[in-house]
Amino acid sequence: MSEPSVFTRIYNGEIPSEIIAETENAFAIRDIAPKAPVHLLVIPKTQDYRDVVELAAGDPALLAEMVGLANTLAHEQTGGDFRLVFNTGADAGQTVFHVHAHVLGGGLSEGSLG
Ligand code: DGP
Repeated sequence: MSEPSVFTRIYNGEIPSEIIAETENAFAIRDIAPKAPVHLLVIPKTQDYRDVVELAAGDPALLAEMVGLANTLAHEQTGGDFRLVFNTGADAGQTVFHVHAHVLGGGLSEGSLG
């Protein structure tokens, strides 16, 4: 069993951070260093998957559950539009190897990645 990740420790109440929403298998917090007016993290309760590639292969239903939670929160906290980012690998900026989705929203239309 690997060491608990920072997100597991947050979910277990060992590191303070408000759990703003949860589903059966996932939960959401606010990012500690927001990059947009709304910047949430949607995280599986299990830390079995290090990135979205592993998650998609191992439990696609859980990935879909995360997308659903992101969509619900975006409708509650912004106009409903949102950017979903999975940093995948250290060279892409991933620092926590417990898969998580960044949910970014609020006035991002000028900063499109496309
Ligand atoms: P990534 O770089 O994709 O692995 O994103 C990890 C994110 O996790 C990063 O944007 C900052 C956030 N984060 C790290 N530690 C904490 C924490 O203790 N509390 C909260 N709320 N967010 C954290």
